[in-house]
Amino acid sequence: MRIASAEVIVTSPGRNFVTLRITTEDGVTGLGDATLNGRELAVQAYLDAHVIPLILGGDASRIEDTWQYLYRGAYWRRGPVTMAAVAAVDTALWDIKAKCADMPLYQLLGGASRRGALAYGHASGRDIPELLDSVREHLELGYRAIRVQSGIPGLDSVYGVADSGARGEERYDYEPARRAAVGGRPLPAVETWDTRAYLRHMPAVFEAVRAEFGPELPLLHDGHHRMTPIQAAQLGKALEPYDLFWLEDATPAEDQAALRLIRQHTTTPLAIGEVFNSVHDYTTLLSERLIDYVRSAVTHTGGVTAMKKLLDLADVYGIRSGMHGPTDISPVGMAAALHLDLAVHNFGIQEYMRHSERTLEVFRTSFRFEDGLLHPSDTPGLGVELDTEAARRFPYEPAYLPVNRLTDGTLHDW
Ligand code: GCO
Ligand code: MG
Repeated sequence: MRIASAEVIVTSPGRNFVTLRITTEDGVTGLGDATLNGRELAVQAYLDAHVIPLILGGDASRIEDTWQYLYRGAYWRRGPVTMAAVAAVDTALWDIKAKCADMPLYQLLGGASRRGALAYGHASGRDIPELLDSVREHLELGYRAIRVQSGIPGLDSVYGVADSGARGEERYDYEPARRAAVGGRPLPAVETWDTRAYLRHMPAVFEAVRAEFGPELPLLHDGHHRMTPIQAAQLGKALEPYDLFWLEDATPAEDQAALRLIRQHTTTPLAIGEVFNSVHDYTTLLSERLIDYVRSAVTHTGGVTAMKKLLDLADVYGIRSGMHGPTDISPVGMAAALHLDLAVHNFGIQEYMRHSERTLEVFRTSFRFEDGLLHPSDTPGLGVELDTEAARRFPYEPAYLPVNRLTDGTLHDW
């Protein structure tokens, strides 16, 4: 089963997506997500110039060997651009293999371990009353686990809080990457950050949410890399009474040793890894049990093959999955995650923000969200197809994630 063609489709139905479509000589197609928010064209160029020429004519059934060829064969290792490209090839080949087997992908990964994957949605508000309304709306949408992000008194704009002007489905499809104002240069928006103000406010936020919604509801929070280890330890301790499902990205993720310090001080469960792109980023975290949940995405970690190995290693240490699933993971990347969620033993939770109607015009999905659980569907393969005509109607638009500066102007993690 030879690879006859491979093309990269960049489309922007509300936000930018990079998709690889591989077609075999028999006309079977497979899709892979290669979206890297704010750096999309770098992945497109890497695929077009350095990956597609290597795989054309290759055997589409040799998934592991192709992965090793693209990873080891490049000599240079890891990195988000490279690994997103490798992920797209790997995912597309799994899609093809599962279609040829006439099975949904999860069957090839070992079959279903559960009825569906518990999903969490993103509630947010500029202040506490707005946040409580947002939690209520998410419960009405069927979510049974909710991430809580809040505005901070004195700060204008904070990561994770939907735009005040957002209406309808845009309230759920929070996308921080900003496109250029008409005619302007697409420079990142600049936000202002004050960690002490944040640390003072967050316990009151969780106090209010627990008082309103009771002790049962799983609540999550994303620190988005903005604390020092000791600040993260303080927050973890302060939030212990509110029984968080997890505190995510408490410190900048690349400093694995920082998690040791946080762990010494708090029993709040910790999740990290959405910016990682390899199992090697996790070895200390897993072997020393410094985290509770692995946050990587299939899209950014080298695909289904690499994600399965990572989760299997985490399972040895009793650490569970919590795969990254904001709307910058395309429906193709989301479907790949859902097949793994259903199959692996050590599933924890799946992030799920819901893609916009425009995105779903381009990507025809078959996964379902029912009673708070996601199911990848029993369609052979991944269960997602891309409508090329629709994709053409939404051309790429440059957009960047914001940057953070402290009140004195120092650049800070966003
Ligand atoms: C999350 C993430 C995202 C990232 C986004 C950047 O937990 O969902 O932190 O919201 O900020 O993926 O592109
Ligand atoms: Mg996050």
